[in-house]
Amino acid sequence: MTPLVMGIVNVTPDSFSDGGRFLDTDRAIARGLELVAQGADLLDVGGESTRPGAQRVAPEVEQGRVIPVIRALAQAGAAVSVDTMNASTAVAAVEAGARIVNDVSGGLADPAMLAAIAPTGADVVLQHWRGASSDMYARADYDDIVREVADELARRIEAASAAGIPSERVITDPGIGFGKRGEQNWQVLRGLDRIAALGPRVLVGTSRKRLLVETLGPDSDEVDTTSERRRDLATAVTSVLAGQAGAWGVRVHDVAATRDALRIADAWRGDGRWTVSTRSA
Ligand code: PMM
Repeated sequence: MTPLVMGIVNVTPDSFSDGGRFLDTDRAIARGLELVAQGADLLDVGGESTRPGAQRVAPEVEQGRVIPVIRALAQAGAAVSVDTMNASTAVAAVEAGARIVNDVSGGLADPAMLAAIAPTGADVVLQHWRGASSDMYARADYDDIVREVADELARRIEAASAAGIPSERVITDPGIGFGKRGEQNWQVLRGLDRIAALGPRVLVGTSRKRLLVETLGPDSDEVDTTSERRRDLATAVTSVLAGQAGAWGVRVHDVAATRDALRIADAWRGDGRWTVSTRSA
């Protein structure tokens, strides 16, 4: 089926690629609405960068960035997720209208996270994670990466269930670029069906990431219009391939490019689409 397109709204001064362009609340809201107009099914609002080497942001600072944006976008009718590793931010975001909590640590960074989400009724993205961004590559050591990622995600699904979040409220994410180097990421993507076989819906985030830059070649690493276009085209391709491998959603910066690519893939296959509320058993 065609995956949902989750548009990224970074409200940070130092994200992977938006470089703080949308730090200002009004601009972030405008960016979110623009992504909806371009065909985003979901908006993922984050106030803390997770790029390799990034330092943590205090929850109050994070909430000051994301809550007004989430409230405005939810009021405008958008399906919103909050990209956070803090339980207090997750709860405040759901109160402000978020329907999904996207925790790149899979509930590991804040021990209060899963228990805090359980009573809210929100869905949760549990991403594969082996430790904080500041030293994530130190843990990029695997014997059989697909099996290890799947096993570690299975343990997070169990932890969610023990905290009162049933698997139909869970979305897993293999965490492309998180504690994984170059080729390891491609191995995980090649094994996506084994992650999907765990049961819950699967989200995939490759947008503008290093694995694409390394594959495209030298000039794609510079932040100029040409290279950004190349990375967005590459992202559109991985979005189609993720959908073909069973992904429920793809998390992207350039919604328009991915939406166009999915339209073409859709026409080719002629089958159905996921919906935001599709829940797996
Ligand atoms: N990647 C980033 C941030 N949040 N969330 C999920 N679920 N999956 C991802 O792959 C992911 C994420 C880092 O990218 P950004 O800083 O460019 O948004």
